[in-house]
Amino acid sequence: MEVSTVEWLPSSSPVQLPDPNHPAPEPSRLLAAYRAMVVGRRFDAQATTLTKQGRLAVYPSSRGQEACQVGAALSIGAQDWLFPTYRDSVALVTRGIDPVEVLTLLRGDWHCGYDVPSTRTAPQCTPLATQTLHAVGLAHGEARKGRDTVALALIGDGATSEGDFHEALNFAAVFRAPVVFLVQNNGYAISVPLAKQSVAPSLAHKGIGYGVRSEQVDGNDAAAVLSVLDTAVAHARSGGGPFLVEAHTYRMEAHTNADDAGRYRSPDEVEQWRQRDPIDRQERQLRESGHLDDTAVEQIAAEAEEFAVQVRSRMQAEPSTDPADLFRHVYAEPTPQLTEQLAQLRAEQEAL
Ligand SMILES: Cc1ncc(C[n+]2csc(CCOP(=O)(O)OP(=O)(O)O)c2C)c(N)n1
Repeated sequence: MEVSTVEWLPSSSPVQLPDPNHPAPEPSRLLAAYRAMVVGRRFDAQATTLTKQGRLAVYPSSRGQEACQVGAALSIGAQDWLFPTYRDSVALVTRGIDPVEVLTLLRGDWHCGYDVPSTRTAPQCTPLATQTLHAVGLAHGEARKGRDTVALALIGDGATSEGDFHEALNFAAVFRAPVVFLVQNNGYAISVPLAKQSVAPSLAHKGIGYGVRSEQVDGNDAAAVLSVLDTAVAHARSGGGPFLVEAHTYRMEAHTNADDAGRYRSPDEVEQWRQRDPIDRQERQLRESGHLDDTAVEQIAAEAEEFAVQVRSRMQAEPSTDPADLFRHVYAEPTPQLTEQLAQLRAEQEAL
């Protein structure tokens, strides 16, 4: 297949709307994205509070990255697969997964909480970039079965330095796997800024080297993210092969509740990104186009509050756990040592 290198290069700056190559999404989808971002941000704040109350072990915040995560969830259908990272709880909530199930892993349970096959959503992945290989494998398998499923893998800027990401790109390109990689470039891998991570002209250029169609987008502009992802998903679904989207965004909170971001970035920098807040921007656009008014804004805020109330009260309930779970699913046939240890545990429990 003959391809012109120039034709394949990502645009010189991140796509923002209006853009002649990227149609604006329908107002109803923009409104749905706005609602999901408002609910998602309230959920995110609630989850952060739950870490302070000892109800969650750890929480990596999505705050500031809502346009990317909501865009990802809304650009694929129920028949498609999502491969998220630890950062992407808002994408999962937007996909309609029970928020308490979403928080189960971060609460410290041994499983991810939700049913992976029926939600078509892989467990939130902590080992960096491994989910990209899983996504490519699934997409390739589905294509071989003649299905038009698309797999969308979320990944951070730091994780694009991992070998797994490069193997995933190469395999996907060679086998034309219907997979979309959404790189959320939030500027940092914990305390490591992008400039110390990569000197590529853009992270989208990493895709080009493997023959993967790639584009960069303003990741705080929900309309632009949806539009570019629509193109990427359509490209993958129609047999065009993989597509990489680099979304330029910013993590407003620390890496997790266990991190102090004040040690490696300035308040000025954070303030500059606050001016580009994705929810404020989307609200402004929708008001200007006449698709949102005070009443609707208040109603959506109330919906988000009620969502948080539900999450809070359900998360306050003690989860029921069985310590014997420690021994289940380790081997298909338990070893004699595990059987003995399980018996010891049972005896101790009975003696209590
Ligand atoms: C294979 C692997 N190496 C190291 C880590 C430790 N680690 C956890 S998060 C992180 C930074 C990742 O940054 P980035 O990919 O930009 O994602 P972000 O957290 O900003 O969403 C690192 C190095 C890990 N989880 N997995």
